[in-house]
This record gives sequence, C-alpha cells and structure tokens, in this order.
Amino acid sequence: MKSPTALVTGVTGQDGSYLAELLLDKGYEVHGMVRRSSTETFERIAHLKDRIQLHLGDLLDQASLVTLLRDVQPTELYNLAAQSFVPTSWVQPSLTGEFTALGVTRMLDAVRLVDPEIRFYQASSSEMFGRVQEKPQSETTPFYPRSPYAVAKLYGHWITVNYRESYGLFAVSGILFNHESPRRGREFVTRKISESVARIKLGLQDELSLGNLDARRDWGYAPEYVDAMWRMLQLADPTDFVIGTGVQHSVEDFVNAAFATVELDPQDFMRVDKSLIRPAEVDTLQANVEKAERELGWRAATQFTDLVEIMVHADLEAQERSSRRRVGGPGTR
Ligand code: NAP
Ligand code: F7E
Repeated sequence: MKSPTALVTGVTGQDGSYLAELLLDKGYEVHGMVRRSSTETFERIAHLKDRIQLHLGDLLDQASLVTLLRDVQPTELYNLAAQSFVPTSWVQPSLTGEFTALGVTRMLDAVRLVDPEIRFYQASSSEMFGRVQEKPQSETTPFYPRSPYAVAKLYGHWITVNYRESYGLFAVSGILFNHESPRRGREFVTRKISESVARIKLGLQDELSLGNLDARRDWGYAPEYVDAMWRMLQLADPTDFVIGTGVQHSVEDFVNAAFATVELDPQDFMRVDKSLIRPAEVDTLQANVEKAERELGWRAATQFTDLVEIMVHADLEAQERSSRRRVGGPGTR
C-alpha cells in the first residue's frame, strides 16, 4: 500500500521543520513547498534534505499551487506558510494580507480544483483573540485582532471554515498559542532573549533591549504543537481547536528565567527600548485547552522553565560552536 503523502507549506520555518520530522517518523512520504530565493533558507531542514522532496511554489502564485497539488497528489496538506512576524505586518500590511490571508484562499481553491478529498490544515493564531473578550480563550471566544497580521489570520481562519461549510472540504483551523524552540526565528521575543542571554554569558554582547515587558503569553514547546496539527487531520470529522498550555507568563518572567539559567542578574544587562513597543499591543493570552484534551487526547508536556532552559542551553551551544570557528573563542562572565 502507498504511504500516506503530506505536503507542507512553510517547511523551512520552525513548525514546518518539526512537522516534517514527525510525519517522516510516522511513515509519510513528505513534500515541502519552498519559494525561490537567491540564497537558500534551508537551515532548519538541512538534516532532512535527503528524506523529503522540495518543490517550488509561492502563496502569491495560484498556478504554482495548482501545479504543485497535481504533481504531489497529497492526502494531507498543512498550510503553515505565512508572513508570521507581527511588527512586520504594520510595515507591509498589504503584503501580509496577500500571504497570510489571500494565500489561504488560493491554497483552498487549489484543493477544491485538484482534489477535494485532500485533508487541509490551516495555521491559525491566538493573535486573532487580540484584545481578549474572555479569559481564558477557547474555540467559542469572540475575536478582536490587534495587528494587520492578526486581521489577515482571521481572514484565513474564516475562509477555512467557509470552504468547509460551502464545499464540504475536510478543512480545519488550529488556533495555536505561541510555541517556541531553538528553531524559533531570532526576531521573536523568546529567541531574542535566549540568544542574547547566551551571548552575554559568553562575553559576546553587553545588553538586551526589549519593548513591552508586561505582555503575557501562553508559551509552549513547538515539537509538541505539530503533533496536535497531525491529530486534527486524523479525526472522523473536521473541527477547529485551540492549542496551548493553559498557563501564561510575562515577557519579564521569561527574561528572569533565562538569566537565572546562566546565573546572571538581569538588572545588570536589561534596557527598555521604546521603539520596540507596538502601535497596538496584545496584553494577555491564555488558552482554554479543554476541547483539545477531550477530543484530540493532546496536552502540552513541557513546562515554562524547562522551555526557557532548552532554548538558553541550545543557544549557548550554538554560540560556543560558532565562536570556536573564530580565532580566540569566547570567555564567560
Ligand atoms: P516561520 O518560522 O516564520 O515560517 C514561515 C514559513 O512561511 C517559512 O517557511 C517561509 O519561507 C514561508 N513563507 C512565507 N511567505 C511565503 C510565501 N509567500 N510563499 C511560500 N512560503 C512562504 O513560522 P512558524 O513559527 O513556523 O509558524 C508556522 C505558521 O503558524 C505560520 O503561519 C504562523 O503565522 C503560524 N503560527 C505560529 C505560531 C507560533 O507561535 N510559532 C502560533 C500561531 C500560528 P521562507 O523560509 O522562504 O521565508
Ligand atoms: O512577541 C513583546 C511583544 O514577537 C511576544 C508569532 O509566532 O505568536 C507570535 O506573535 C510579546 C509581544 O510574538 C520585544 O510586544 C517585548 O507582546 O515573540 P513575539 P507574538 O507577537 O506574540 C503568535 C501566536 C503568532 O501567531 C505569530 O506568528 O513580546 N516584546 N519586547 C517583544 N517582541 C519582540 N518580537 N521583540 C522584542 O524586543
């Protein structure tokens, strides 16, 4: 019997790389969509390159998506590609809408035209709850997006629901709260902190500049979250899920835990940079994970302090490795 076949958009990103690993472990034939770039961005999937098949495609280009589905003939499609950094969405609001909102319609139309039996996962976001209308947030909490990114994600969410209801597609939306790892992009706050703390410990950097330290997030460990995505596509009927830990912490808590990991005092290195404060902030997010626990049998396992330690230790190792390649090597504080 042919192995199940999965196509992952955004395979070069944090989640795409972990999802590709999970699907390979489960015996899937794994295909990834990548966009053309003058410099390859395959760092996160370098270790998988002999086991997955990569294809050119872009969320901006409808024909490339239709051709891709015809070529790959996937049984499952995970749409993880997006312009995913919230601050950039104020600088490039229209482009964010093209990728993160209309890109979902293009992908759903490709599914509808090529093979409506394909099971479709849409990477929705807790940012859609924005100025929260209820605490904690569940699948039935009203949305109030606070950035062009969140508005675009909300469109992607509703078009997924709409194509499920209009055309009977097996299309689900996973409303994922923040999830982090050593593969997180360096511009997101957790990775910015873990990398900076590692560099400060090694004497490679003097200070850490951050914006709003009071924002509270429900931070989990990314490899666990891609398992929830897979579980959603194995259900008998398509339905949407909130995925998170159910526990929230502030940015300041993350800073304190990260410096504690390397036994340094944050007061000696922290600086607040007002230019990093957003035009509209999401102050607090916390998931209500009852539905996921009940219907997916999924629950986050990694606790906050363990997540912080995993990230700081990974960045210490990465910085030490790259320093060894430079003459002299690092010291420690
Ligand atoms: P990420 O690391 O920023 O990865 C984004 C991926 O999208 C990259 O592979 C990127 O490719 C690709 N991409 C961007 N624009 C594209 C386009 N026009 N055509 C094709 N590919 C394109 O994001 P992530 O953290 O893994 O998140 C995965 C998804 O979940 C995203 O949709 C994000 O918005 C959503 N999400 C994330 C979180 C979270 O906490 N991580 C929470 C909720 C929802 P390049 O390598 O070429 O740039
Ligand atoms: O910010 C505050 C910032 O950029 C978290 C994306 O994956 O999760 C992510 O979006 C908080 C915000 O993530 C800095 O103001 C303070 O309140 O790590 P972040 P995000 O905006 O929550 C959601 C679920 C997604 O869907 C997104 O794709 O931290 N903060 N100082 C800072 N944030 C950053 N980036 N940099 C700072 O210096």
